[in-house]
Amino acid sequence: MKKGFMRFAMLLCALALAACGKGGGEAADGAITVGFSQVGAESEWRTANTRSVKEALAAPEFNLKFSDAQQKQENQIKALRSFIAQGVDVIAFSPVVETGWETVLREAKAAGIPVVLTDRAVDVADDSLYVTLIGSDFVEEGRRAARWLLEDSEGQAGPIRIVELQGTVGSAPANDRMKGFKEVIDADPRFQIVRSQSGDFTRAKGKEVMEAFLKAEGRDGIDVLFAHNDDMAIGAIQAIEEAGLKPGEDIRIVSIDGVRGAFEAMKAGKLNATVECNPLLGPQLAQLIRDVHAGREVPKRVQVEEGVFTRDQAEAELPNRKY
Ligand code: GYE
Repeated sequence: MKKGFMRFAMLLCALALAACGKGGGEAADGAITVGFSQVGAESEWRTANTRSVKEALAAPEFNLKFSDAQQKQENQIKALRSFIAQGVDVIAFSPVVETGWETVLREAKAAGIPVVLTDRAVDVADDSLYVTLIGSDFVEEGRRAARWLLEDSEGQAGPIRIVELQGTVGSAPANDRMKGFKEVIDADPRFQIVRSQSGDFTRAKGKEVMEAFLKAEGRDGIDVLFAHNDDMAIGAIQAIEEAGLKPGEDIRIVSIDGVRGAFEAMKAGKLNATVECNPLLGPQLAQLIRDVHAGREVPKRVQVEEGVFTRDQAEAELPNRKY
C-alpha cells in the first residue's frame, strides 16, 4: 500500500518535470502544428502583425512553422507546398495578392489540411478552398478615409485635387481601399483623383512616388494625399517637406493603419488623420485554429474591430497605442 503510493508520487513528479521541460519554448506532444506564411516585413503594421501571430501561436500548445515571403507570391506558394509536404495540421497565410491561388489551395484540400486566411482575402471561384478569413473590412476603411476628407472639406470650393498612393498591386487592401474611397468621393463633384500609383506599402516607395507626383503636378497642383497605409504617407511627408511644402497644411494627408509613426506624425501636425486597421489579430487567429483543428464549426468571415483618429486626438491616444 505504502509502496504503491510512493510509486504513484514518483510518477507524478516525473510527469511534472516532463511538463516543465516542455515549457521553455518547445512544443508539447500533441501540439497543433501550424504553417504560417507571412507577406513580408514591408510596414510597421506588418511587423506588429508578425509579433502578434508569433506570440499567440507559441509553444507548448502550438508548433509554429513561420515563413516570410518578402512580398512575393511565388515564395508563398513554395512555403505552402512545403507545409503540405510536411503534413502540418493547419495552414494559415496572409496572401500577398488576391488571384492565382486555386492550384495550391486545391493541393492543400486534397491533402486534408484546412486553410485559414489571415488579414488579406483571395479571389477564388470555389470558396470551399479555405475554411475562414479573419481580417479587416478594407472597403469600409477606404470609405472612412473619404468620409473624413468630406467632413474636413466642408465649405471648401472645388476642385479638390487628390493624389493616391496605392498599396501592393493586386492585393486585397489596395483593391478594396481604392474601391471604398472612390465610392464616397465620387458622389461629390469637387473631388478629383489626379494621380494614382502604387508605393507597395513601403516608406521608401511612398517617398519616391510622391516626389514623382509633385514633379508632375507642380507645387500648387495637389491639395490632398490619400495613402493606402501610414508608412507610405510617412515617406511622402518627407518628399513634401523636401519640396518646401508643409505636409498637413499645404497638402492634407489621410492614410490607413493607425501605427505609432502615424500618431507621431499627427502630433507634429504633419498628418491629418489615420483610419485604424488593427494588426493584433494573433489571439483571434489562435482561437480559430483551435476550433478548426478540433473540427468545430467557424464563421466564414471574422471581423477585426477598428476606428478613425485625427490630429486633435493624437497626443491623448499615443500612450494607448500597442503598435
Ligand atoms: O495596411 C499595410 C500592410 O494587409 C492590412 O498590409 C494589411 C496591409 C497594411 O503592409 O501596412
